[in-house]
Amino acid sequence: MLYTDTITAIATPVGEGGVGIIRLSGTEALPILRRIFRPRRGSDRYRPQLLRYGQVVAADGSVEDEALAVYFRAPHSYTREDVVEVHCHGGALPLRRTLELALEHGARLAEPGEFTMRAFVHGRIDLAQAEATLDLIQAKTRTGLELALQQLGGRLSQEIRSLRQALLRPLAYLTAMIDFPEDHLPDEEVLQPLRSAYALAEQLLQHADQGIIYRYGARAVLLGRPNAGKSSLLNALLRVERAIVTPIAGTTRDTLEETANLGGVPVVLIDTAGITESSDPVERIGVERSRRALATADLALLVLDSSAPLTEEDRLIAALTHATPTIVIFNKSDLPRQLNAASMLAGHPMLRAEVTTAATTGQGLPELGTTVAQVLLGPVALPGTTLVTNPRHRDALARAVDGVHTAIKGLEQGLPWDLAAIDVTDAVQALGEITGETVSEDLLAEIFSRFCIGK
Ligand SMILES: Nc1nc2c(ncn2[C@@H]2O[C@H](COP(=O)(O)OP(=O)(O)OP(=O)(O)O)[C@@H](O)[C@H]2O)c(=O)[nH]1
Ligand SMILES: [Mg+2]
Repeated sequence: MLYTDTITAIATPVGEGGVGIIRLSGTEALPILRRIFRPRRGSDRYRPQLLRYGQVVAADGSVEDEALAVYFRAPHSYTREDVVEVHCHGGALPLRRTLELALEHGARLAEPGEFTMRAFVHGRIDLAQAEATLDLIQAKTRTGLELALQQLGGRLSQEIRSLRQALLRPLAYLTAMIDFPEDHLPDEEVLQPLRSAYALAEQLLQHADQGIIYRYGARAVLLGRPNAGKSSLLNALLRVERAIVTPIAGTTRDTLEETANLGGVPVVLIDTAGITESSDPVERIGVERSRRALATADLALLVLDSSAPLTEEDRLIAALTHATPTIVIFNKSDLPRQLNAASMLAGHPMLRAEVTTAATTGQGLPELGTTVAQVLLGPVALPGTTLVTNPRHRDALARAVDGVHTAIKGLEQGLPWDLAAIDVTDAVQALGEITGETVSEDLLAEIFSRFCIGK
């Protein structure tokens, strides 16, 4: 598809900064630049990729800003179209004025993600790579960033494409055999490549949840009776005094959320009001919110005060976490130990790990961080394994795995070949959705609508 219109948008975030960038893409990008920008010296011929210094000017000749401008000639640009960037002063007004001038001269305001969509449509990047640009922008940890960079570099795309390729050969064979049904049964020539493609796809799928956790993070809720040290742990993990901590039981009244980087996983930590049988209406609402926070969490962090004996409240709270993967935290380990929770914890069906901490001294906190990450990630993939980090990719991959599996089973049981051909075709189709070879307009629109304007 060839776009006939030229799009423009502010490419930098809202707010004040040293520089703000207006971007244009399309056949009119350069002519529009000539009308809104006057180079300080020399003619208005632009050498590609060379910054020019000058002024942004309105139609009546009035100067709107001092700026730099650069031209990228198609196809050597982000979108593979002619692209122009005007680097203005990074304030709302100069940027808005320059944008308005571009619009007055015939550009159209870009939709969210439209620049990247054009890069995809023009074949500069595939769909998985386009999505990786969004992951890169939104990465919250170093690991998330590295994974996004890998995907942007085409690593996942490469694997998916070779998987798809590996399926095309047996598919061709199956299709050919439909026309010659008197020929022999499908032999290893079909089954073998299907089996090895299946194994590869299965392996990618196996670690997809891990990749998705690296990308999107998880929610962990701190639960425990008043004064156990939940807010102190939250602050210590965040390394900022985010929540109020006092020796008074019932300090935290409302839930509070903050994201921490634990072992490369962005974890939303939810501090809650200590759960207790209270008659105070504010406290009761707080306790109700704590229960609700648990319902939305991937992980419960059950905080026990190890310097005090177990109480009925502790048992009650522990019972609440029975349906959620749980890490028990024995806090206040700097004080003499009084707690014996062994029998209570023995009955916990979802207990994943136990960690000993002292929030006030910092003891045990690095272990707590890595334990949370380990429990969330499960068995870690071998270094060098490609990680799927996108739920859309995981679901498509799961359909592909399913299709190939059904085909193999069917062939092994001697079912008609055309059935297997249909299953393998579905698998090929599903893989193509990841890289964008086979994808509907609606899906594309939905994917790119999640981008910011100007990307
Ligand atoms: N000695 C010691 N004191 C701690 C530790 N962790 C927390 N405390 C103290 O325990 C008291 C209660 O801590 P908070 O973090 O407010 O406890 P909480 O669980 O959030 O309590 P509520 O908000 O009332 O539910 C404070 O005085 C903390 O300084 C610890 O590891 N060792
Ligand atoms: Mg608290």
